[in-house]
Amino acid sequence: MIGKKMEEAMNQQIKHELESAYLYLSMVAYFHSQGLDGMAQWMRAQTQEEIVHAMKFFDHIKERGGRVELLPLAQPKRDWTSPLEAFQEAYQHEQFITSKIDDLVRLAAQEEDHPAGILLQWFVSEQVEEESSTSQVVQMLERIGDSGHGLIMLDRELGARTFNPPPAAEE
Ligand code: OFO
Repeated sequence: MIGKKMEEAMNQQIKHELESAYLYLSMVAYFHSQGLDGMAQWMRAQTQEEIVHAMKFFDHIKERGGRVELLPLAQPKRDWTSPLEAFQEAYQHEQFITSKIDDLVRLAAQEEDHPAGILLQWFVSEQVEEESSTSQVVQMLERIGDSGHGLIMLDRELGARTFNPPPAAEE
């Protein structure tokens, strides 16, 4: 059975993951408003991944006899001054999420909660990817600068991203 402290911390993490989804969905709307449908597609796939992350914590709490509690979500920002600013915010947000995963890893060690520790190892690796993928786009946008042609090319490239739902056994 999951301990109270871990249950509360994971419920908070469900909120953080859903707030990630909410933030990225707001970016989907922003990119569409700018005619950047490829970037919108990239962020749409990112949004769907965040929901999978939230559900991993949801199912972990449920499977260990805990009680999921859904907390209120903050309203995300609506507009950004440029695609670069939006992706910079996504990168900063991923660094914040990494710090929250690190807090959970510390709590699991303190509580000697081994099942939580195993789940969290997946998130430790995932956060390396999350930071890397957002920072790569930031770097590309920085290099492109004011080139409209570069932006169109990058938009096309990012539009190729698709969401791959996890196999049922991993959900
Ligand atoms: Fe859930 O990894 Fe991004 O936020």
